[in-house]
Amino acid sequence: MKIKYNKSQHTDVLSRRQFIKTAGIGTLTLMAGGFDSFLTRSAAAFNQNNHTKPGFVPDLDIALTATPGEVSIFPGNATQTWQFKAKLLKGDSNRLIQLERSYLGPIIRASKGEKVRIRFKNQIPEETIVHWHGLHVPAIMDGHPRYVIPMGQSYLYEFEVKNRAGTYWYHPHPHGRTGPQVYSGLAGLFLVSDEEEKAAGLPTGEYDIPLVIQDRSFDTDNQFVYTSGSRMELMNGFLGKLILVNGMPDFTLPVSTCAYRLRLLNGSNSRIYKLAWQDNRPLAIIGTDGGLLENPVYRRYVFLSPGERIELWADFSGNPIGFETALVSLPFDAGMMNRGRMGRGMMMSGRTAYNQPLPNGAGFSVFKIKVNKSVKKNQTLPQKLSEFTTFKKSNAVNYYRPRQFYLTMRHMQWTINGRTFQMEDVADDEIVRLRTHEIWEINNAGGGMGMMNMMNMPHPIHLHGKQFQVLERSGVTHGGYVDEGWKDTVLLMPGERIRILVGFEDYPGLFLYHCHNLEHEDMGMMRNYFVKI
Ligand SMILES: [Cu+2]
Repeated sequence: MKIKYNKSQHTDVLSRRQFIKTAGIGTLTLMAGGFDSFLTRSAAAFNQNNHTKPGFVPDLDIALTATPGEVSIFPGNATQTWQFKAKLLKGDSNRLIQLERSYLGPIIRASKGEKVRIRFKNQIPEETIVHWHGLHVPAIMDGHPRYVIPMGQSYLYEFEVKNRAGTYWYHPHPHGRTGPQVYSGLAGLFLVSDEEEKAAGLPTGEYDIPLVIQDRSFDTDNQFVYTSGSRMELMNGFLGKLILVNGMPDFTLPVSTCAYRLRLLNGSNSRIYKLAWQDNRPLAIIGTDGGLLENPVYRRYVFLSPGERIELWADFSGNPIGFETALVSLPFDAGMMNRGRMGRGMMMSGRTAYNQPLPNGAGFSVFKIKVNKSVKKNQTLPQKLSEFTTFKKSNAVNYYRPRQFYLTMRHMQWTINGRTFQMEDVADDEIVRLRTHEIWEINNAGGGMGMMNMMNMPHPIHLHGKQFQVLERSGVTHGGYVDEGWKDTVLLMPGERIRILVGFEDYPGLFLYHCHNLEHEDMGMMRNYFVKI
């Protein structure tokens, strides 16, 4: 059963009153128009007029614009893009770093505890809004699609950075258009640092390298080619023919004979990478979505699904100048749909799935490493990276009855518990209590809701506004997960089930949870959850 949530239950009125007061709008608005019109009007007034909240003194003030642009990726014609461009209004110049020759937005660097103001302006010819992926911010700052703004308008973000040091990112989040907008170039990193990270003794500066992995297809004119829009292609998710790193094809990272911190983001629409070193050295993992692990962990390979981040310690001090290796994606089985085994007759009409030169699960090189400089640094991988207090499973209010989520297909449509996204809808079983902890069980085993088992696919599931803990997984037949730290996006391969522990400790309101395969998300494999006071 699906219900619309009762507006009177929206009990974060206190904080909102505070908000309207400071935004210069009388509380009468709330009384007269009710919650919805209050939100719409106050948000609109707040944003279009670029009202700032008195008392909010930003440490970092940035004007960020989504705008059409172009970048030279190949010889010949420049590639037309949509890009984030930014101007620093307040803060050190090293807080905003533009990657060279890249369509990616500038890297924003902030410290934990800092207050950040971002004056976002939409200059692309359709509605958009920005989501701060992984950051713990209030609902109105989180970039929910209900806050989209048309071309020419602005949205003002003001929030305190509460996250641990780590690799976060930002991208558009309008409903139904996230895939094409990210694909067109709208994405950027948001790096957070803190004192603990500084004390950890990790490589910094030129030895701290962000690597955003994406796949793209181009026409003969060097322009991006997105999906044909066929149902089958959307159900699979878009897969490009070329792998780009930081917006560049055939990427080679020149390195010195020393240790590096490599921050990897899978910024692809739907491609999953099974990352490993070509020379068979183990991956030394120091961080995941929510920042540094307590201690490094080692894996032969790691799955990185869309939205996820992983940080590696990569030490080339034992390698001679001229040494070459690569970070590769190993072949893997991405499930029935990707194998194209499911009803070839069905596939024939679209001619998409097995026309892909690079299917999900194909093996390829992601980027090359070339040692070209000798330095003596003698850094060793710290065995203690950070310290954090984990949530207690026994504190979960639903310890004996975890909340259940089934990832299933219904009528050629990916769903969560058989439902698709409706802008304002929250079902009974999607309402949680503020200041509680819960266990959420997400099930990608097929069946469950009486669905067809054979239609299983991998789904990376992302919760907005939260970093959570992975308690356990079942049905896993590989060793490619790193669940030791904090996560905001978790991959579920077909047949897998996961239990996560989530805390709803401070911010009330409406947040999203969804599949981060952007085509799945745009099709509606996304729902609201409501944190009720
Ligand atoms: Cu999905």
